[in-house]
Order: sequence, then C-alpha cells, then structure tokens
Amino acid sequence: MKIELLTIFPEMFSSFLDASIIGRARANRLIDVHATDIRPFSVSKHKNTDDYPFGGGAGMLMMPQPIADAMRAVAPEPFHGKRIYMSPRGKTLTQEMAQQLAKEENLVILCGHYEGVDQRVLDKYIDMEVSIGDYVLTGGETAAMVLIDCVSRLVPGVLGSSESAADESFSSAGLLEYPQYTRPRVFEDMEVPDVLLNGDHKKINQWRREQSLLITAKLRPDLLAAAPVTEKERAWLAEQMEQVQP
Ligand code: 6GU
Repeated sequence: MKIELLTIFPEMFSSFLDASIIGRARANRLIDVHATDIRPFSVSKHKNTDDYPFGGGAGMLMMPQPIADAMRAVAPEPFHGKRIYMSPRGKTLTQEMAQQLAKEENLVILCGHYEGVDQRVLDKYIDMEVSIGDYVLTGGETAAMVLIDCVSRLVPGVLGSSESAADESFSSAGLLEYPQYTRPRVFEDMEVPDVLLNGDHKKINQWRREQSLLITAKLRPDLLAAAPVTEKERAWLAEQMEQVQP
C-alpha cells in the first residue's frame, strides 16, 4: 500500500514513520508512506497556504491552489484508491472502515489546519472525510497518524504472526481483551492469578474468555449486544453481574 500525506507540517511524521511496527513495515516495503509539504506548491509571493474566509468569521482557511496542485502532483489521474480529508466533520473511523481502507492500493491523506479548507478543493479532489472522534484537534496530522497506524497493521505481513494472533482471534472478536501478566509472579504484594501458572490451557482459555466477558460488561456494555456471545455465556454473565450489583 502506498500512502501520500499532504500537510504543511511534514516534519510531524518523521518519528512516527520511523518507529516500531510502522517503521519496520516501511523498511520491509510492505507500506510506502511519504509526506509531501503543501507550502512549496503555493504560487503566492510568500508561499502562503492560508487566507481570510469570504463572508468573514473567525480564523483563516487553507487556500485551494496549493492543495489542488499538490494533489495533482501526488495523485495524477487515473488514480486508484481513496483521497481522504482528515476532518472533525467526517465519518468516524472504525475498525470496519480501517479494514476497507486496508484493501486500497493508494491512500492520499489531506491534513487540514486553521479553520479548515476551501470547500471547492474538497468537492473536486476528496473522496471521503474521516474524523477520529468527537473532539477538536489543532490539525489533521495527529488524526492522520491514527488512521495510518490502524490501517497499516491490517496490511498483510505488517504484523508478525504472534502480534496478529492476539486480538484477531475469533474467540475475542467484539470483546475487550482479558487482563495479562508477565514476571515477576508477585509484584508489590499482588499475585498473578493461579490459573495462569498451572499450564492447563483449557482452563486458561476459559478463564480468559470469562475475563473478556466480565471486563466488557463492566467497561463497554454497549459492545456486548453485538459481540458473538453464546446464550450460555450471557446467562453466566447475568449471574455474575447480579453477584456484583444485587
Ligand atoms: Cl480528523 N481533524 C481535526 N482537526 N480534528 C479532529 C479530527 C480530525 N477528528 C477529530 N477531531
């Protein structure tokens, strides 16, 4: 997968792109991410990228010309993929959306700043607007990193088999992860649950499944409705919840 970023702050991406799993995926040529600075595309005297809004109002807007020229440079026609504008008014990023985007050959991600972008450049050059949640950021760059992170890990080969097994296993689909422990066995007077020390993998799997059900019921009851949970498990869970909150 090839990802082109359009931003006025390309330097914000350097450590993100070099570190950890994203850095390894790039080194292994599984993903190709490139940040293009919009500013040099400006034809204005001082390489401006923003201007005042027609009709007045607070703040500045990103001018259409530098973005349009940058877009044509990184995504010439025919373009095969999705051109995304990171925006708080966009569709909220979900795991399902990430799975769809992971199938694309190319992504172009436009990061906005100031009060937004001239609407005409969005109408002509953007396929979808994506938000990462209902809160306001100073710019689209951090949101773009979130999108790149969650899409990249779904590209085949990006996660090692041990990394991918954990949360994509059918058994835990739609539920929160069970608690995990590493050495030492006793830390600040707190012990690792006995069941994890006995090597009985049937019991361990059952305990983990129960813990996933309990933690999901407690922290994200909204997820339970859609999760693949058997009638027997739902009954067990209802019983447990009664004991906690009679
Ligand atoms: Cl994608 N951009 C900005 N500027 N703010 C946001 C956002 C994106 N998602 C949530 N808030």
